[in-house]
Amino acid sequence: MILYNIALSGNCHKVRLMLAFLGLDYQLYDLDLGSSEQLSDDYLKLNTFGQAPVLDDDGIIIRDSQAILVYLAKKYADRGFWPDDPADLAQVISWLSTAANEIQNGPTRIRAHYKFGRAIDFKQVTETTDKVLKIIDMHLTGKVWLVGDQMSIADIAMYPYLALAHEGHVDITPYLNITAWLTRFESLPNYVSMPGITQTS
Ligand SMILES: N[C@@H](CCC(=O)N[C@@H](CS)C(=O)NCC(=O)O)C(=O)O
Repeated sequence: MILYNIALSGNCHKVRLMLAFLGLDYQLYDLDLGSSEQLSDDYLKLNTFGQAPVLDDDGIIIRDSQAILVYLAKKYADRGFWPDDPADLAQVISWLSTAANEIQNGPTRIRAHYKFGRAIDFKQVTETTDKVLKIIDMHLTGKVWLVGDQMSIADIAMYPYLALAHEGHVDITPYLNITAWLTRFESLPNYVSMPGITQTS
């Protein structure tokens, strides 16, 4: 397996986490953003969006962090990352959608602004961030994981940009259920960190 990767990308971190939890061997290919390698003809053949992550599993090419999590969870379904129950599965997918929408358009964008100088609609991004943090914190009341009683790809998809929120000057310390969940996640066997994540555990 080859993971086309950007070291500072939370989306790529989701895949690095999943591969670590599954204990799979893989080759990391770090894209050279300095030369815009993500927009090169060769790379655009792998992902026409010109983005990372992309997973090459022996010629099966998958783009998008959420899709890669689904692929690996289903491929290694015996490892418990793919719920059998249809309602639980739908819940997992609903959090993958939240990761791709509200998290991407909230905490991810604010971080991209402060860390990489990206232009953002500050009011909109801040409102999206505040709203999604409140919803997640409320959802986690009395819960250990986002869905059911087992860690799932929902937790993996939601984790990196919440753990990196401080890089966007977002203070998540008042969200006690989220911070407790982050600590729990970081205590999992085979957990791997990334630059910028300040582990709470
Ligand atoms: N929906 C995609 C988003 C991927 C994405 O935004 N990747 C960023 C890094 S986090 C990227 O490749 N940026 C390089 C660029 O846009 O030039 C996913 O979840 O994988």
